[in-house]
Amino acid sequence: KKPVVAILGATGAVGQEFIRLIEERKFPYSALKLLASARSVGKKMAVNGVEYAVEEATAASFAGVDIGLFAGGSISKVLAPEAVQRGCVVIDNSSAFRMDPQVPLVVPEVNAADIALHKGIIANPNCSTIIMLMALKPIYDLSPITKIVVSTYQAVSGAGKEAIEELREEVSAYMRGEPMMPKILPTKSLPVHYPIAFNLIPHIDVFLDNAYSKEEMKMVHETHKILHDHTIAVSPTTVRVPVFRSHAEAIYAETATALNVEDIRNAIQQFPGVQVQDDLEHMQYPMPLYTSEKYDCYVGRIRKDLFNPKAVNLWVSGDQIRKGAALNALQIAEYMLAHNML
Ligand code: 11C
Repeated sequence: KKPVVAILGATGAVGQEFIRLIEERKFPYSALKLLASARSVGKKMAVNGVEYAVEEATAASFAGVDIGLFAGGSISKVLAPEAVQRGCVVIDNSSAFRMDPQVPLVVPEVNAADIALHKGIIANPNCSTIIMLMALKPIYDLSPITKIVVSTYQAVSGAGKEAIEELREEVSAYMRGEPMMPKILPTKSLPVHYPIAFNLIPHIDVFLDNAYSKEEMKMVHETHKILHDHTIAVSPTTVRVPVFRSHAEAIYAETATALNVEDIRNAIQQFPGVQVQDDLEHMQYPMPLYTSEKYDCYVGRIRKDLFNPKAVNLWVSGDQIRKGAALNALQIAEYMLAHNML
Protein backbone atom coordinates (compact mmCIF):
# COMPACT_ATOMS: atom_id res chain seq x y z
CA LYS A 1 0.00 0.00 0.00
CA LYS A 2 1.34 3.44 -0.92
CA PRO A 3 1.76 5.75 2.07
CA VAL A 4 -0.13 8.93 2.87
CA VAL A 5 2.53 11.66 2.92
CA ALA A 6 2.48 15.11 4.52
CA ILE A 7 5.10 17.78 3.87
CA LEU A 8 5.40 20.27 6.71
CA GLY A 9 6.86 23.61 5.63
CA ALA A 10 5.94 22.94 2.01
CA THR A 11 6.40 26.53 0.87
CA GLY A 12 10.00 27.00 2.11
CA ALA A 13 13.27 26.18 0.33
CA VAL A 14 13.48 22.63 1.75
CA GLY A 15 9.72 22.00 1.40
CA GLN A 16 9.78 22.95 -2.27
CA GLU A 17 12.76 20.66 -2.77
CA PHE A 18 10.81 17.79 -1.18
CA ILE A 19 8.20 18.30 -3.89
CA ARG A 20 10.76 18.37 -6.71
CA LEU A 21 12.41 15.21 -5.39
CA ILE A 22 9.11 13.36 -4.91
CA GLU A 23 8.43 14.06 -8.58
CA GLU A 24 11.95 13.31 -9.84
CA ARG A 25 12.40 10.12 -7.82
CA LYS A 26 8.81 8.96 -8.37
CA PHE A 27 8.30 8.62 -4.63
CA PRO A 28 5.04 6.69 -4.19
CA TYR A 29 2.09 8.10 -2.26
CA SER A 30 -1.65 7.43 -2.15
CA ALA A 31 -2.45 10.93 -0.86
CA LEU A 32 -0.40 14.05 -0.21
CA LYS A 33 -0.89 16.98 2.14
CA LEU A 34 1.03 20.22 1.88
CA LEU A 35 1.20 21.89 5.28
CA ALA A 36 2.56 25.26 6.34
CA SER A 37 1.93 28.10 8.77
CA ALA A 38 -1.34 30.06 8.60
CA ARG A 39 0.42 32.70 6.45
CA SER A 40 0.60 30.32 3.45
CA VAL A 41 -2.85 28.75 3.74
CA GLY A 42 -4.66 28.54 0.42
CA LYS A 43 -1.50 28.97 -1.65
CA LYS A 44 -1.68 26.57 -4.63
CA MET A 45 1.23 24.26 -5.44
CA ALA A 46 1.39 21.61 -8.19
CA VAL A 47 2.82 18.17 -7.51
CA ASN A 48 3.04 15.66 -10.36
CA GLY A 49 0.63 17.83 -12.33
CA VAL A 50 -2.02 17.91 -9.58
CA GLU A 51 -2.77 21.18 -7.82
CA TYR A 52 -2.87 21.18 -4.02
CA ALA A 53 -3.96 23.99 -1.69
CA VAL A 54 -1.58 24.49 1.22
CA GLU A 55 -3.29 23.71 4.54
CA GLU A 56 -2.51 25.10 7.97
CA ALA A 57 -0.38 22.66 9.94
CA THR A 58 -2.05 21.58 13.18
CA ALA A 59 -1.88 18.41 15.27
CA ALA A 60 -5.08 17.17 13.61
CA SER A 61 -3.46 17.45 10.15
CA PHE A 62 -1.54 14.23 10.85
CA ALA A 63 -4.51 11.92 11.41
CA GLY A 64 -4.18 9.12 8.85
CA VAL A 65 -0.74 10.29 7.66
CA ASP A 66 1.94 7.57 7.36
CA ILE A 67 5.05 9.72 6.71
CA GLY A 68 5.61 13.32 7.74
CA LEU A 69 8.45 15.03 5.93
CA PHE A 70 9.25 18.00 8.17
CA ALA A 71 11.29 20.69 6.43
CA GLY A 72 12.62 22.20 9.67
CA GLY A 73 12.07 25.11 12.03
CA SER A 74 10.77 25.46 15.56
CA ILE A 75 7.31 24.10 14.67
CA SER A 76 8.81 20.58 14.61
CA LYS A 77 9.19 20.54 18.36
CA VAL A 78 5.45 21.01 18.83
CA LEU A 79 4.04 19.03 15.92
CA ALA A 80 6.40 16.02 15.68
CA PRO A 81 5.18 14.41 18.95
CA GLU A 82 1.56 15.15 17.94
CA ALA A 83 2.09 13.49 14.57
CA VAL A 84 3.73 10.44 16.19
CA GLN A 85 0.78 10.12 18.59
CA ARG A 86 -1.45 9.87 15.52
CA GLY A 87 0.61 7.01 14.06
CA CYS A 88 2.75 9.07 11.68
CA VAL A 89 6.49 8.45 11.27
CA VAL A 90 8.24 11.83 11.23
CA ILE A 91 11.45 12.50 9.34
CA ASP A 92 12.52 15.78 10.82
CA ASN A 93 14.96 18.24 9.32
CA SER A 94 15.03 20.55 12.36
CA SER A 95 17.63 20.36 15.11
CA ALA A 96 14.98 19.79 17.82
CA PHE A 97 15.42 16.03 18.27
CA ARG A 98 18.84 15.29 16.79
CA MET A 99 20.60 14.72 20.08
CA ASP A 100 17.67 12.93 21.76
CA PRO A 101 18.93 9.41 22.60
CA GLN A 102 15.52 8.01 21.58
CA VAL A 103 15.84 9.51 18.09
CA PRO A 104 18.10 8.03 15.39
CA LEU A 105 20.14 10.63 13.50
CA VAL A 106 20.68 9.22 10.05
CA VAL A 107 22.64 9.60 6.83
CA PRO A 108 21.42 6.48 5.00
CA GLU A 109 24.78 5.72 3.32
CA VAL A 110 26.51 5.98 6.71
CA ASN A 111 24.23 4.53 9.40
CA ALA A 112 20.98 3.29 7.83
CA ALA A 113 20.80 0.48 10.41
CA ASP A 114 19.96 3.08 13.08
CA ILE A 115 16.61 3.76 11.38
CA ALA A 116 15.22 0.51 12.83
CA LEU A 117 15.66 1.92 16.36
CA HIS A 118 13.18 4.75 15.84
CA LYS A 119 10.20 5.39 18.10
CA GLY A 120 8.32 7.59 15.64
CA ILE A 121 10.85 10.34 14.90
CA ILE A 122 13.98 10.05 12.76
CA ALA A 123 16.19 13.13 12.63
CA ASN A 124 17.91 14.44 9.54
CA PRO A 125 21.35 15.85 10.40
CA ASN A 126 22.59 19.37 9.78
CA CYS A 127 23.66 19.91 6.17
CA SER A 128 27.32 20.62 6.98
CA THR A 129 27.54 17.40 8.98
CA ILE A 130 25.93 15.30 6.23
CA ILE A 131 28.23 16.62 3.50
CA MET A 132 31.35 16.17 5.67
CA LEU A 133 30.45 12.59 6.63
CA MET A 134 29.72 11.61 3.04
CA ALA A 135 33.39 12.36 2.33
CA LEU A 136 34.78 10.94 5.57
CA LYS A 137 32.85 7.70 6.17
CA PRO A 138 34.68 5.81 3.39
CA ILE A 139 37.97 6.89 5.00
CA TYR A 140 36.69 5.97 8.48
CA ASP A 141 35.93 2.48 7.15
CA LEU A 142 39.61 2.09 6.16
CA SER A 143 40.92 3.34 9.49
CA PRO A 144 39.08 5.13 12.33
CA ILE A 145 39.35 8.91 12.12
CA THR A 146 40.79 10.38 15.29
CA LYS A 147 40.77 14.10 14.45
CA ILE A 148 38.99 16.41 12.02
CA VAL A 149 39.74 20.07 11.34
CA VAL A 150 37.04 21.47 9.07
CA SER A 151 36.28 24.90 7.61
CA THR A 152 32.95 25.29 5.86
CA TYR A 153 31.96 27.52 2.95
CA GLN A 154 28.17 27.53 3.36
CA ALA A 155 25.67 28.70 0.79
CA VAL A 156 22.91 31.16 1.70
CA SER A 157 20.27 28.47 1.00
CA GLY A 158 21.08 27.10 4.46
CA ALA A 159 19.45 30.19 5.95
CA GLY A 160 16.29 29.72 3.84
CA LYS A 161 14.44 31.39 1.01
CA GLU A 162 14.76 34.91 2.44
CA ALA A 163 18.56 34.63 2.58
CA ILE A 164 18.66 33.46 -1.04
CA GLU A 165 16.63 36.55 -1.97
CA GLU A 166 18.89 38.73 0.20
CA LEU A 167 22.01 37.70 -1.72
CA ARG A 168 20.25 38.36 -5.04
CA GLU A 169 19.08 41.81 -3.93
CA GLU A 170 22.45 42.79 -2.46
CA VAL A 171 24.34 41.85 -5.63
CA SER A 172 21.93 43.85 -7.70
CA ALA A 173 22.03 46.88 -5.32
CA TYR A 174 25.84 46.78 -5.28
CA MET A 175 26.03 46.73 -9.07
CA ARG A 176 23.65 49.73 -9.25
CA GLY A 177 25.86 51.57 -6.74
CA GLU A 178 23.07 51.55 -4.14
CA PRO A 179 23.51 50.63 -0.45
CA MET A 180 23.02 46.99 0.54
CA MET A 181 20.30 46.59 3.18
CA PRO A 182 20.88 43.26 4.99
CA LYS A 183 17.99 42.04 7.16
CA ILE A 184 18.53 38.27 7.40
CA LEU A 185 22.17 37.19 7.68
CA PRO A 186 24.04 36.08 9.69
CA THR A 187 20.80 35.00 11.46
CA LYS A 188 17.44 36.72 11.28
CA SER A 189 16.87 36.88 15.05
CA LEU A 190 20.15 38.74 15.76
CA PRO A 191 20.11 42.52 16.29
CA VAL A 192 22.77 43.26 13.65
CA HIS A 193 22.91 42.10 10.02
CA TYR A 194 25.79 42.13 7.55
CA PRO A 195 25.80 41.96 3.75
CA ILE A 196 26.74 38.57 2.33
CA ALA A 197 27.33 39.82 -1.23
CA PHE A 198 31.09 40.16 -1.83
CA ASN A 199 31.63 39.18 1.80
CA LEU A 200 32.25 36.21 4.14
CA ILE A 201 30.51 35.89 7.51
CA PRO A 202 32.18 33.57 10.08
CA HIS A 203 28.95 33.32 12.07
CA ILE A 204 26.24 30.73 11.39
CA ASP A 205 23.34 30.36 13.85
CA VAL A 206 24.19 31.85 17.27
CA PHE A 207 27.35 31.82 19.38
CA LEU A 208 27.49 29.65 22.51
CA ASP A 209 29.32 30.16 25.80
CA ASN A 210 32.37 28.25 24.55
CA ALA A 211 32.92 30.80 21.71
CA TYR A 212 31.89 28.25 19.05
CA SER A 213 28.71 28.79 17.04
CA LYS A 214 25.75 26.44 17.34
CA GLU A 215 26.41 25.36 13.74
CA GLU A 216 29.99 24.42 14.72
CA MET A 217 28.85 22.44 17.76
CA LYS A 218 26.28 20.60 15.64
CA MET A 219 29.17 19.36 13.49
CA VAL A 220 30.89 18.02 16.62
CA HIS A 221 27.94 16.35 18.38
CA GLU A 222 26.21 15.03 15.27
CA THR A 223 29.45 13.50 13.92
CA HIS A 224 29.90 11.62 17.20
CA LYS A 225 26.32 10.36 17.21
CA ILE A 226 26.17 9.29 13.55
CA LEU A 227 29.53 7.49 13.59
CA HIS A 228 28.89 6.07 17.08
CA ASP A 229 32.32 7.36 18.05
CA HIS A 230 32.57 10.02 20.72
CA THR A 231 36.36 10.02 20.69
CA ILE A 232 36.83 11.95 17.43
CA ALA A 233 38.35 15.41 18.01
CA VAL A 234 36.38 17.76 15.75
CA SER A 235 37.56 21.38 15.27
CA PRO A 236 35.08 23.27 13.08
CA THR A 237 34.92 26.83 11.73
CA THR A 238 31.68 27.56 9.87
CA VAL A 239 31.47 30.42 7.39
CA ARG A 240 28.67 31.80 5.22
CA VAL A 241 29.79 32.59 1.66
CA PRO A 242 28.05 34.37 -1.23
CA VAL A 243 27.01 31.17 -2.97
CA PHE A 244 23.37 30.26 -3.65
CA ARG A 245 22.90 26.58 -2.83
CA SER A 246 25.85 24.18 -2.49
CA HIS A 247 28.05 24.02 0.59
CA ALA A 248 31.78 23.27 0.39
CA GLU A 249 34.20 22.21 3.12
CA ALA A 250 37.99 22.02 3.49
CA ILE A 251 38.77 19.05 5.71
CA TYR A 252 41.91 17.79 7.46
CA ALA A 253 41.39 14.27 8.82
CA GLU A 254 43.77 12.18 10.93
CA THR A 255 43.38 8.41 10.98
CA ALA A 256 44.52 5.76 13.47
CA THR A 257 46.85 4.24 10.89
CA ALA A 258 48.59 5.81 7.89
CA LEU A 259 46.64 5.45 4.63
CA ASN A 260 47.77 5.99 1.08
CA VAL A 261 45.96 8.41 -1.19
CA GLU A 262 45.10 5.77 -3.81
CA ASP A 263 43.26 3.65 -1.21
CA ILE A 264 41.39 6.71 0.05
CA ARG A 265 40.46 7.72 -3.49
CA ASN A 266 39.17 4.21 -4.31
CA ALA A 267 37.20 3.97 -1.07
CA ILE A 268 35.49 7.33 -1.72
CA GLN A 269 34.78 6.41 -5.35
CA GLN A 270 33.13 3.14 -4.31
CA PHE A 271 31.00 4.72 -1.61
CA PRO A 272 27.39 5.33 -2.67
CA GLY A 273 26.38 8.96 -3.09
CA VAL A 274 29.91 10.35 -3.46
CA GLN A 275 32.07 10.95 -6.48
CA VAL A 276 35.76 11.70 -6.73
CA GLN A 277 36.42 14.74 -8.88
CA ASP A 278 40.15 15.13 -8.55
CA ASP A 279 42.28 15.62 -11.65
CA LEU A 280 44.70 18.49 -11.21
CA GLU A 281 46.10 18.27 -14.73
CA HIS A 282 42.62 18.86 -16.17
CA MET A 283 41.61 21.34 -13.45
CA GLN A 284 38.95 19.01 -12.09
CA TYR A 285 37.81 19.71 -8.53
CA PRO A 286 34.36 20.20 -6.96
CA MET A 287 32.85 23.69 -7.10
CA PRO A 288 29.48 24.72 -5.64
CA LEU A 289 28.18 26.15 -8.90
CA TYR A 290 28.51 22.71 -10.49
CA THR A 291 27.50 20.52 -7.54
CA SER A 292 24.19 22.42 -7.22
CA GLU A 293 21.09 20.41 -8.20
CA LYS A 294 23.12 17.16 -8.00
CA TYR A 295 22.28 14.20 -5.75
CA ASP A 296 25.89 13.21 -5.05
CA CYS A 297 28.57 14.94 -3.01
CA TYR A 298 31.86 15.53 -4.82
CA VAL A 299 35.34 15.13 -3.31
CA GLY A 300 38.60 16.48 -4.68
CA ARG A 301 42.01 17.94 -3.77
CA ILE A 302 42.75 14.66 -1.95
CA ARG A 303 46.31 14.85 -0.70
CA LYS A 304 48.49 13.61 2.14
CA ASP A 305 49.24 16.11 4.86
CA LEU A 306 52.73 17.55 4.46
CA PHE A 307 53.78 16.87 8.04
CA ASN A 308 51.59 14.14 9.52
CA PRO A 309 51.80 10.75 7.73
CA LYS A 310 48.48 9.73 9.32
CA ALA A 311 46.56 12.72 7.94
CA VAL A 312 44.87 13.65 4.69
CA ASN A 313 43.48 16.94 3.33
CA LEU A 314 40.49 17.10 1.03
CA TRP A 315 37.75 19.33 -0.32
CA VAL A 316 34.07 18.35 -0.57
CA SER A 317 31.04 20.06 -2.05
CA GLY A 318 27.39 19.00 -2.04
CA ASP A 319 23.99 20.55 -2.64
CA GLN A 320 22.82 21.89 0.71
CA ILE A 321 19.11 21.70 -0.10
CA ARG A 322 19.36 18.23 -1.67
CA LYS A 323 21.83 15.91 0.12
CA GLY A 324 22.14 18.43 2.96
CA ALA A 325 18.40 18.41 3.64
CA ALA A 326 15.48 17.20 1.47
CA LEU A 327 17.23 14.39 -0.42
CA ASN A 328 18.74 12.84 2.71
CA ALA A 329 15.32 12.92 4.42
CA LEU A 330 13.58 11.41 1.42
CA GLN A 331 16.25 8.68 1.20
CA ILE A 332 15.39 7.77 4.80
CA ALA A 333 11.74 7.42 3.76
CA GLU A 334 12.73 5.40 0.67
CA TYR A 335 14.82 3.07 2.85
CA MET A 336 11.87 2.53 5.18
CA LEU A 337 9.56 1.75 2.28
CA ALA A 338 12.08 -0.64 0.73
CA HIS A 339 12.45 -2.47 4.05
CA ASN A 340 8.73 -2.56 4.90
CA MET A 341 9.32 -0.40 7.96
CA LEU A 342 6.14 1.66 7.64
C1 11C B 1 22.99 26.65 7.44
N1 11C B 1 23.40 24.41 8.26
O1 11C B 1 23.64 26.43 6.40
C2 11C B 1 22.52 25.52 8.32
C3 11C B 1 21.10 25.22 7.93
O2 11C B 1 20.44 22.62 11.86
O3 11C B 1 19.36 22.08 10.10
C4 11C B 1 20.51 24.03 8.63
C5 11C B 1 20.39 24.18 10.11
C6 11C B 1 20.03 22.88 10.73
O4 11C B 1 22.68 27.77 7.81
